[in-house]
Amino acid sequence: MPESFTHSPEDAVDFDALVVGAGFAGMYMLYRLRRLGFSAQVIEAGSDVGGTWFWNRYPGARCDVESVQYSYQFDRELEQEWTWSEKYSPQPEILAYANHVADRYDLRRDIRFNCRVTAARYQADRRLWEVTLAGDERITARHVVMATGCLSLSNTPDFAGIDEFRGATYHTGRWPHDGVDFTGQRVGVIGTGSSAIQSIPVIARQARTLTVFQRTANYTIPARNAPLSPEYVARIKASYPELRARARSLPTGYAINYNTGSVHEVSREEYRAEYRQRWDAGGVNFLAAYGDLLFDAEANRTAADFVKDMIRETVHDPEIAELLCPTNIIGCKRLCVDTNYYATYNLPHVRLVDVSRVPIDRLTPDGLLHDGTAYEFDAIVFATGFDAMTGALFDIDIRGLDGISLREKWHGGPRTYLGLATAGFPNLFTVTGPGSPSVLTNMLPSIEQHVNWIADCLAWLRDRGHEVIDASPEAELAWGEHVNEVAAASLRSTCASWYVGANVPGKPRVFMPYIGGFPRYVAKCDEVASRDYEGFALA
Ligand code: NA7
Repeated sequence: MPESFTHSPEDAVDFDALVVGAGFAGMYMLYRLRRLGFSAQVIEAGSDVGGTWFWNRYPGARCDVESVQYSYQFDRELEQEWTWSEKYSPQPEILAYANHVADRYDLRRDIRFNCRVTAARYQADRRLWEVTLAGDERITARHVVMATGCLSLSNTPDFAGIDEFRGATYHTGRWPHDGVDFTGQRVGVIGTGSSAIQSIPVIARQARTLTVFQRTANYTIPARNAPLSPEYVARIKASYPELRARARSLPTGYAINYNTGSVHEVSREEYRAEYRQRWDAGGVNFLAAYGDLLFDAEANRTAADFVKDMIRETVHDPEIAELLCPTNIIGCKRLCVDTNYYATYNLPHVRLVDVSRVPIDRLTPDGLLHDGTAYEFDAIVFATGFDAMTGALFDIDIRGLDGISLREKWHGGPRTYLGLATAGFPNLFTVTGPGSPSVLTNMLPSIEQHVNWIADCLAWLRDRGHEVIDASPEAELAWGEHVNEVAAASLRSTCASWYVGANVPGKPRVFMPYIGGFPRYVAKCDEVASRDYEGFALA
């Protein structure tokens, strides 16, 4: 067993590393730490593994990245033994995969479930983190890894009268484990983001009436989901290394049919045919049709107009169709992937209410009030999203050197070095933190890249007898400037999305993920490591 970080009794820590969260990031982090001989514990608020896929059990929940790529690649045997059944896995299957991984590597014995971290304080004199759990138990660790997820703290708007409503309320990101039967019910759904777009067609099949309250219309592309044939699965399994390598070479870390050419180089007939072909094939591949769609507003309009034509073709009522046509840049908010979303508005018991100009007034005992109209419901679904990227971190009172809190340090927006660390918070790492490609990429490869980088870093520190690593303010500043510079070049930073924190009142408007692409980002991380962790101070 390799030596741990703990050398003398006064230095004693409970664990070399404490990991917060047992989603895909926390599970793989534990796996790597164990194999390096570090003592580690994972703290998880839920009752089992899975993170995002543990909590988001709303009807119709599925991944919008193709299943064969939304999986770990660190173990070739795992890759071969697991078989996905559909093009886009439904939530239960992804959760089953997470459980399979936990069983296969016997991870649960080092995970404490139903246990929430409330605070983490760095003690400079002892060079350790003291982590407080709900109930005030304290644990010490040399390093803390925040594997808390990018979309894990749900956001429920502070509607007046929210406690007066007598029916049932649900948030898509905190769905009851036993499911919900809406049969015969009058249901209201607030929000039209990805969670709403996936759940609305399924809820509509059960509900007596379904009323959707839309503040911003969203673009969504048909999934064309289907069972995977054994031949296809066999082909993928036989060529996994090539598929993964191709994915890593693309900005999204996701192997899609990526065309770097400009839409302006081709005729209208040609690009419309390309969009049609991608629309028929389904999925986020649509946005990879031309290289300038996210950089040039005119180019973007060609794709946006095509989708609007599809909406008008699908939705029978022209007024509803117009309401469903987004007015912003396609891909500015995250592109959604659906099954029968637009067609659902052709059903006689489904209606759409525009709340863009006049917000929802309040909830009432019987439903809600909007623009002078009272709506009566048996159940209301909040599909209102998350306090993305920083919410789960701020939910813990994290204090670094001199007792400075992360909330204070990031009051004007997150400041990180590579999205992995933040100056003044030594030995604290964030997996897929703000300032890293994270949510703009396929999360699984991004998680693995971060976990590998952190694990390699800890092993390197141990081998050289270093106990403390802290990002330097200069390196952090330079990285932040680069993150902002590349964000400014993209249309993605121009609209009120959760990427910029616009969905949470009072949150600073900063484009949080790194948009420079997966390969460029990985090269930078590798370069930093190869130069003995350039930009970090070591002690
Ligand atoms: P999103 O994408 O943040 O969507 C939340 C939706 O809720 C969005 O349509 C919001 O409108 C709407 N919303 C939020 N607050 C209100 C109020 N007060 N009134 C009316 N409507 C409101 O979250 P999702 O869970 O759908 O998806 C998150 C990610 O998970 C997704 O991008 C995929 O990566 C998977 P807005 O657009 O802010 O006007």
